[in-house]
Amino acid sequence: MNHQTQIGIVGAGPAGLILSHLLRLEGIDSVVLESRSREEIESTVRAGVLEQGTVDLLVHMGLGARMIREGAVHHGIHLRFAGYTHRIDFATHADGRAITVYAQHEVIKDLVAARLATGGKILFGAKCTGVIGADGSKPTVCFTHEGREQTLHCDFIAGCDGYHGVARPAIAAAGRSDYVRIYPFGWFGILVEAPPSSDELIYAYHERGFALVSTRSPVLQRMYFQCDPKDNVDNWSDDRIWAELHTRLETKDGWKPITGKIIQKNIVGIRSFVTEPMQHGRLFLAGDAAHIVPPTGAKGLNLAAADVRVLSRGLVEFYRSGRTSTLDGYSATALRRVWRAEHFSWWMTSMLHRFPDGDKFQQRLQLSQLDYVCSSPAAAKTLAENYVGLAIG
Ligand code: RFL
Ligand code: PHB
Repeated sequence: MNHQTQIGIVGAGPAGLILSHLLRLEGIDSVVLESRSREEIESTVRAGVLEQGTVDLLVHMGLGARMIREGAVHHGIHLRFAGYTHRIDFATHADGRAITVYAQHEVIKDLVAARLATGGKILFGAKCTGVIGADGSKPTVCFTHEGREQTLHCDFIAGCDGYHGVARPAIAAAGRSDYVRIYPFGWFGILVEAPPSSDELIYAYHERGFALVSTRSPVLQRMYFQCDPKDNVDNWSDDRIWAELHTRLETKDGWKPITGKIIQKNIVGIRSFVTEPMQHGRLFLAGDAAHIVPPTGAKGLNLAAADVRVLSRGLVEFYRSGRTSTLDGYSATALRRVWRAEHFSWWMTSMLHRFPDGDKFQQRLQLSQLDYVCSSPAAAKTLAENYVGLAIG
């Protein structure tokens, strides 16, 4: 079967769904192809931290009501090391901007529901197998759906299919440069049925490794700790997890996380990745399809949203005036923000994790950096303004 649309969007993650909404607001037609089921994308636990700019964008799109009602606005974060906790205040150091803790799969639920309610076309269980003709004026996405091979003919294709998708490989390796860093550790994530242990996120540096206390709701908490990327969740009983978190998070004044039933455990590898350029002919990459950041900076979803904001501006300009200057500049505009986030995420990761080959000298440098961030207003501002999100692009 052959389908036709203006913008073919591969992937119903934050990038693909936000793009489809932004285009609808401007009267531009799109079809979203998603390999997984609606249930699966609406239940996969991933990000939690939304920058002010992402929150503002969702509100502008008319999709902020539940996020404003149920999300938690945080005006600072805690850095914990050497047994003490230090607060980085966003009011002082980030011009009063804030972050909102609201789970990525809740954002996905809101986006899918609103898109379907306004007649949007999202094909679930539609696995894209390739992109052809990106150099010409009518590129095509090939996909399988309900057991049949099908095609989607478009004016433009947005590759929003994440790190393991098919859009990036459709750009010949000779036509792009990939920049990669793999870190020698992973993150062990848990979901816990318990009230919050802290009113704001805690990023902890400990000689046994990094730990993070985040939240999801008044009754559900999200915590992480650095682990061996090849480790297996089955090696970690609940008692062992709590013992490790207690050790890494304890303070001189006896702080302890509130424990509860652990209802989910998973391990993710940590990497940095960027491909340049983020466009080839009429194929544009956005979000994790083009770049990955370690989650320590809480930037991935926010970058995905920022990419498609720029891309939608270019597409709107094209359909209004036929001009392609914003589209032509898409990669350069997006990459400026991407590389800032790459540096910030690498910096946070380097400061807060235990490196297996790190010697005592490196540990002293990390402690000195943390001490500087917590005692110098200039250093605190650097962390805070990057964390809440810079106005780039
Ligand atoms: P996604 O979310 O991966 O969506 C891509 C979609 O494409 C589909 N797909 C295909 N569809 C059709 N055909 C194919 N061949 C396809 N191949 C793939 C997939 O099924 C999927 O639905 O990419 P997108 O939209 O670019 O969004 C990126 C974000 O999901 C990601 O950057 C964040 O989760 C990163 N992240 C965080 N970001 C933040 O901004 N704040 C955070 O607090 C934060 N915490 C995190 C995170 C990522 C984490 N992990 C899992 C590494 C915490 C963790 C632990
Ligand atoms: C989360 O709540 O999942 C989360 C919070 C902060 C991060 C990464 C993930 O830096």
